[in-house]
Amino acid sequence: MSKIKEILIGTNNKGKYREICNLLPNELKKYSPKEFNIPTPKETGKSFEENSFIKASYFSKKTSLICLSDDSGLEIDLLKSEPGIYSSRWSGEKNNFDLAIKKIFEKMSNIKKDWTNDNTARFICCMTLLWPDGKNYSSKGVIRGKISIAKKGKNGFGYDPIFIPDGYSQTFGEMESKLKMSIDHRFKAFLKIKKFFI
Ligand code: ITT
Repeated sequence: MSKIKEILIGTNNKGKYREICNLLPNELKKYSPKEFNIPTPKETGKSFEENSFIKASYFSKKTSLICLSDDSGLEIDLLKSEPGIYSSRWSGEKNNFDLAIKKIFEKMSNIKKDWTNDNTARFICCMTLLWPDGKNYSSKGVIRGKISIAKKGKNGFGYDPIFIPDGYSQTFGEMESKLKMSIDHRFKAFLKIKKFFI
């Protein structure tokens, strides 16, 4: 099997783009949708898998490049797996995660005033690797953890300041980014498609 030499990383999210770049070999030529001025398509799917496929097909069609897309999000048990596939949409048009995190705390408190022992959650990432001829592979990665009672740490992006992975006491926002990127949902999804690159 010949290894992929160039790829479009199908995301307009800077945090995700940075993490995916770090997972891929240095020598691989990487493009971003921003370089082609392509906005992310409407995510009309009902699952991470469907949305990840929608993004990969759309970006690959627009550029004729092999595309690696990522659809991810945070599922909180107390909120019946919300925000889930709506994780990005909870931050509004301006991608304001202070707002999205506030919404999470409010919703959790409304359901249970003291939710500190009812805070299990997981991050999920579904990646799709898709070739211009339509061939494609999907993989999923999950990391389980807990919602922190307050925002902690300035590293990472999105919901990182409120997620404490199982086995650790720091939030993703407090962790060294190298550590986060070696254990998270994105890393786990990537492991299953790594063979196409390395
Ligand atoms: P693209 O569709 O262009 O990739 P997006 O931000 O809309 O960008 P998603 O639809 O996949 O991406 O939304 C996932 C959201 O879940 C994202 O906006 C993050 O806030 C959050 N998320 C996913 N992975 C995360 C991580 O590792 N750390 C923190 N938040 C994460």
